[in-house]
Amino acid sequence: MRTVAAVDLGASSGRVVRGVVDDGAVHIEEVHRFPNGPVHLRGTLHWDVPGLYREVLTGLKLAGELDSIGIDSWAVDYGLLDAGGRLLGNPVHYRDSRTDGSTPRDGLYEINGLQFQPFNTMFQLMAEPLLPQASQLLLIPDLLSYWLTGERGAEYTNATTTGLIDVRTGQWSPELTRDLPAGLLPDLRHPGDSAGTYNGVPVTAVGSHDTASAVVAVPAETDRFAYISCGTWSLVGVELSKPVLSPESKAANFTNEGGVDGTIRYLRNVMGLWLLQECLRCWDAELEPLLREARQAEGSVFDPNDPVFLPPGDMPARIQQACGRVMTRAEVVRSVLDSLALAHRDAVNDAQRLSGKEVEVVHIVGGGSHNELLCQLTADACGLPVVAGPAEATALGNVLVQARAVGAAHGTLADLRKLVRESQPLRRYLPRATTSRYA
Ligand code: ADP
Ligand code: LRH
Repeated sequence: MRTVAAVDLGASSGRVVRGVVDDGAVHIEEVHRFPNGPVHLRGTLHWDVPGLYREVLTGLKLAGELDSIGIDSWAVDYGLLDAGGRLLGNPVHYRDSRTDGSTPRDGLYEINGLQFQPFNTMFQLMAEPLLPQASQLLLIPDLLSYWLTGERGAEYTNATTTGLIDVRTGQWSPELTRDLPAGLLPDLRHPGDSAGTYNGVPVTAVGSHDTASAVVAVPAETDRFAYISCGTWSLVGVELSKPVLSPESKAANFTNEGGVDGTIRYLRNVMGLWLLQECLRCWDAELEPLLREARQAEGSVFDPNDPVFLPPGDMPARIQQACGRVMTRAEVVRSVLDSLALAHRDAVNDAQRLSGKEVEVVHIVGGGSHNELLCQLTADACGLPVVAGPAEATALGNVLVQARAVGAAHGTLADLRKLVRESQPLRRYLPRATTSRYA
């Protein structure tokens, strides 16, 4: 038996989870949770990264005796270090407007396989005023890991979200990194590798991109599954052994991100529950009563992936504008859920069509798996059974990759997923007869 700590920093909250694993079971317990989100500092959107680090230290203290620590977070964002290893400026949030106006570049997809997102690290670096002073770039989980251990590296799954990795070689692309200062990008490390020690406890590289860890803990029984990692974003796709780099895939804005054990996470970013998070913030309201009201409310359908929804702001107004009518709060919430369900369906169908992989079940993991209405609407829209849970898939995937590295779990992703299936409560939603909305 081994006890490990998973530090999981989502865009809306962070947590430190203690995981206890032996050959037959995984048990997790949340020891510390704290809010996360954008902070406006005189015109620039930041993360409070030093504050997050303080919460991580608090959580690790509460976690007790440990055999290993692993860190994951949202993707693409980074801190820059000067030659003495000091942080240059507080990291900027990917929703900041500095990348407005980024456009897809010819020839990129064929190398990095990444969907165009204006906030991918490579576009942030083009708008980075601190670059000339920087001696090294560390992605957020690697930055926290460095502060804990003094050791630097670039964990591979998260590195693939920078746009600077060649998806065909799995290495930093000489072509795409040509204009960056020499030595800016650290050597790659892979899930399971050692990342140093903290107070004598090994720190282990995990799938440090939160979505990579979430996919590890999808409790699939066969390989014929699609997943929706549903939190601030809905990451919707399938697991593949090779990237899909066709022109059709590029046009459909599907990404080939690196997964644990050499897999490819072939997926599309759907705007996700960010839409609701921002509505609740504007209304200063609680989610659960609104979700109850939304069951009976009449929704309208809009395109949740319209870039107008990316920055923080008056989300209810933007949604009503997109729907072309004035709505009650419950109608706004229902419109978000109906529209996300349809966007989930489109992504599941496109993933199958573009990759040739057929699926028989859709797994919803992450905080959104608690949202019963969204799970049911997604099953209805997809015409497929939905298995919901675990809500803490990311922390579980983080725990399991560490457990395997320290010898408490064994085998392939399928073996790790069996542990999740056998130890976590899951809920099944069957598709109901479709309504005209889903025609
Ligand atoms: P992230 O990792 O991006 O911060 P999470 O996976 O933690 O996101 O999911 C957060 C979202 O999950 C919330 O914004 C909320 O919409 C949803 N959620 C969490 N708990 C519940 C609940 N009990 N009922 C319905 N939705 C929930
Ligand atoms: C989800 C996530 C997603 C990225 C986005 C920036 O938290 O890591 O996979 O595209 O944040």
